[in-house]
Amino acid sequence: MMREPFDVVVRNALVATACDTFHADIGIRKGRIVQLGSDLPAGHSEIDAQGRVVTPGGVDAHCHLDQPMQAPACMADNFDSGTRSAACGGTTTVIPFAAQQKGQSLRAAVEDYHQRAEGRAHVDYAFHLIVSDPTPQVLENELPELIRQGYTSFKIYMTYDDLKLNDGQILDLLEIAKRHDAMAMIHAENADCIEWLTRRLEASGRTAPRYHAHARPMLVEREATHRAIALSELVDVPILIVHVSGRDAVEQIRNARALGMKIFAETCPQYLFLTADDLGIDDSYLGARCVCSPPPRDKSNQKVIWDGLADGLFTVFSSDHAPFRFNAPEGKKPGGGEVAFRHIPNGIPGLETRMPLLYSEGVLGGKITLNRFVELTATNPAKAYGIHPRKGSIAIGSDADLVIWEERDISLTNASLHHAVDYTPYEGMRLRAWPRLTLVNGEIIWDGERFHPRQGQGRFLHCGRPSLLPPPLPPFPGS
Ligand code: DUC
Ligand code: ZN
Ligand code: ZN
Repeated sequence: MMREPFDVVVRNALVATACDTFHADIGIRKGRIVQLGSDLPAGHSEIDAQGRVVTPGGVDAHCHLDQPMQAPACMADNFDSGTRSAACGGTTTVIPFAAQQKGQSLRAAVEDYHQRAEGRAHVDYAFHLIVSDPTPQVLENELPELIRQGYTSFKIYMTYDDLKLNDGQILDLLEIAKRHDAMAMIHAENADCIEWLTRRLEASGRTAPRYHAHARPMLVEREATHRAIALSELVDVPILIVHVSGRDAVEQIRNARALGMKIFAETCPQYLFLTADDLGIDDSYLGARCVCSPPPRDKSNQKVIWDGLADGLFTVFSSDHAPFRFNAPEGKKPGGGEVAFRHIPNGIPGLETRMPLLYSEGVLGGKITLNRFVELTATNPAKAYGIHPRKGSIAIGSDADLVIWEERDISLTNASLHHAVDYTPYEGMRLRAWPRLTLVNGEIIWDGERFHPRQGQGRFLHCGRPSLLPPPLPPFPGS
């Protein structure tokens, strides 16, 4: 039987998946991978990978795009600029957050967020939920129904006045996660400790950006991580601790794992490449650019995070992209001027640099294997949030979302990036690799020099059952 020619063939690829590395041609039809093999017949279009490494497109499972904020704060990136920037750095799927505001229905938050995404995204996307107001209506009706409809993960905050939940509320939500098969993501920092420390710092006039890190020392993260683990144990449901920053939280997670608990963890580039010094060694306001929570720690903690990436402690590597312009009244200078650290919007940009940073320093720097890189940046996040094997793999039937990597010396500048933020925390850093080509659904979106827009073609993905949950129980005999 004569088969239709391929739409695209990527030839001479060194394909890397989470478990194997092999030479192959990749045959693509209708946006999906349909064949892997050698000497595939010609396609309508041919791409020569020239023996370069080809990985699955990245899945950034923790990024904030166009998330409604309390005025004057406003995120710089929407689904247009955010997904453009993602694609140019090798990320082909994003999972940002539909955030419920207190007093708002969760359903309304999701509908509003769909409107923000609709017609704008260049790559595919799914949504996590943020539950900030777990009313009986949310717990009993809205959340279970949304989980059934493909929103199978939600974030719980233990800090931030407008988002934080108390332990009882967290237990209620964990019970819903257990009963309805959802993945709970936890932001673990002790809100009362932060407030107490912040007031003391303010009372002594220490309000420069660098004091943000003093208000959020590691013990604040350690205590909340420990408590989150205890709450998970009480309900007997897996949780994933997001943006783990250093030794104290890592130790809590390692202890829990050693006891057999299903405690999973995510970390981010800022905990590998920044330290608290980037928030300032004096009272300069420039440090506001690196104000994020938890804050970056020190060099010895960077090593602890690298070890956790190498030895399997971390399941997911995300950007926590939270885009605020530095020189802007809606960004790091609320109202237009320099403010005390408590008022600086938290977050740094990182969607575009996440994959190249980890590839350069992790893979080429010899700290993690190529297969572990794929696992952390694509396969595991896709599995953890129920979009695998469509996303996160190079396999027959998977979406043809691919990255061809080029090793070259790069000095990173914000001018070379594609987000709408006016700085990168990694300005001037030397990188050893960047995507030479990014394909989304078999179409070139980034060719190493130019972005090829596909605005509005990014599709919403309904998420399935998160893979980190225990397998469902078999049906009761006779039922
Ligand atoms: N911390 C968060 O929890 N979210 C966005 C950015 C940040 O720094
Ligand atoms: Zn967070
Ligand atoms: Zn975040």
